[in-house]
Amino acid sequence: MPIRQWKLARRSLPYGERTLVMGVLNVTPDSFSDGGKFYSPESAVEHAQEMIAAGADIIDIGGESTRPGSAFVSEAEELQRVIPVIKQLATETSIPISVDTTKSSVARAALEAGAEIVNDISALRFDPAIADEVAKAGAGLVLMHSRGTPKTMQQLPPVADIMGDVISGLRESIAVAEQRGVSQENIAIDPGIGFGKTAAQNVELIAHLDQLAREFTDFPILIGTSRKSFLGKLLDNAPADQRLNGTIASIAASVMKGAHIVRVHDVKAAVEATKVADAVVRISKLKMP
Ligand code: 7PJ
Repeated sequence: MPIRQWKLARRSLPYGERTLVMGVLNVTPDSFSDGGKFYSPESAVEHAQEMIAAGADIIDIGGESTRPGSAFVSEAEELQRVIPVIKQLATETSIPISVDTTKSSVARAALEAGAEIVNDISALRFDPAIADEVAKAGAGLVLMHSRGTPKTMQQLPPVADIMGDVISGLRESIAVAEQRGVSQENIAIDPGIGFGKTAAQNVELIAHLDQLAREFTDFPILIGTSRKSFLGKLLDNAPADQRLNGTIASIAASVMKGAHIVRVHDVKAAVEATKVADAVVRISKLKMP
């Protein structure tokens, strides 16, 4: 894999050399997989520091639950949840901070508070002005494919051709981002595991991630499988807290198929898994005692 650079607000992140691990920090009272455990700013910052110590390369902070069936959170509420945490982490840590939001007002405040990446699960469908804020700040932008809204995505009739839908949706979003002044080298793409897809289609997206990589050769590919419900379906209906081994298997498969960044709750396990999968993918460069 060639080594390239993903441009963020104040640095470039090399990708392709090894898989980057993005640690999930939910600052929500209703996140499906960690149930509001990290809701206070103090405990959120503490959990972020633990993920950094475990080897996280990026921390992704979200204050708007995108759990299937969840409603939108007000702008004021979302700001109140994420901004204090971003401010504190930006002064305490050296790794880049990402904000998981679909609102341009939250993106702007987060970038001002020190975030360097905006992670938009709607890929600019909900609020295209996110691209204006990203362009102004020279920040990184994650464009994640999704269908419908978190409230409706699991009720939508499935599309027949999921790879085609993801590829055309991401192309459209990249075009919107570029029209609004975001440079190509600031954009990362994500197939959006779990967002308006059937369980089988989520597996298909991992299996065909190499096709996505060939369609979008100039972009880092991020993927988030961590604790998601398709894993529960493959594991005899295991609940979210019993999906770690399945998560790790999906990460190894994603790395083998060309993922550059994995978004996870369990950072230590993911760091170890990606080290091993990376060694296999880059066998020609392997140096071992
Ligand atoms: C994803 C995300 C993902 C990106 C969530 C959860 C649901 N952002 N935000 N990719 N998932 N880029 O964490 O389970 O897959 S929220």
